[in-house]
Amino acid sequence: MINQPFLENPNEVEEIPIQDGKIRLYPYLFSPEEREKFLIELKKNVDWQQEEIKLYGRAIPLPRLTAWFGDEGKTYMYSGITVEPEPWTPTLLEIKSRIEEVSNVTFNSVLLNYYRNERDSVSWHSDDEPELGKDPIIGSVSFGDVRTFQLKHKTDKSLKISKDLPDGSYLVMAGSTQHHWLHQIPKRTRKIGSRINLTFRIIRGS
Ligand SMILES: O=C(O)CCC(=O)C(=O)O
Ligand SMILES: [Mn+2]
Repeated sequence: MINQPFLENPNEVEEIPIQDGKIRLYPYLFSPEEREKFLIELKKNVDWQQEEIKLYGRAIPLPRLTAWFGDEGKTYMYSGITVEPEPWTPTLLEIKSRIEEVSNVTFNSVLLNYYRNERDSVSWHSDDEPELGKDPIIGSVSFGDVRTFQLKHKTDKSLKISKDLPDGSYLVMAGSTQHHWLHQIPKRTRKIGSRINLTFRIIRGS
């Protein structure tokens, strides 16, 4: 592969103009070597779970695989699922320390999503669980195939944003973004390969 150092600057940052929130994208934070290494490593060594949600008494499998890691005791609840964190691995700590340097924060947990193909997805939601506190900072790292990240404003229906998240990118959502906006990764019909996303979070309390 031809190295293209001038086209992919790890320090490049794009402020995504958004009303009632704050979003920033570092499209090339991780080098091509790191991207490949982390994707293989995470696919292979994470104990991926097929979680289910209960809907009208029926168990519906989530359209993606998940895993939860973090400091001991940082229990997480979402969609009625309660998860105890697995202890940090060297790979996750490496990724975590890189983004902490960039954002000048300390995360204490991470939710991993494994989208196996174009049929996997996450539907409209906000990362607004009570244990994240008010105006949480969410650090989102992506490896693998590009997927489209969509946002829509909760009250002003005219406000919509769509952003492709490249392999090795780092997206930060902060300020009042979770209060005012929903986000999703929609299903697609066109063939798409696998992607792993890591959303680093700060769980408040004990
Ligand atoms: O895969 C993504 O980029 C988003 C994942 C997400 O929104 C979440 O885990 O809360
Ligand atoms: Mn989310």
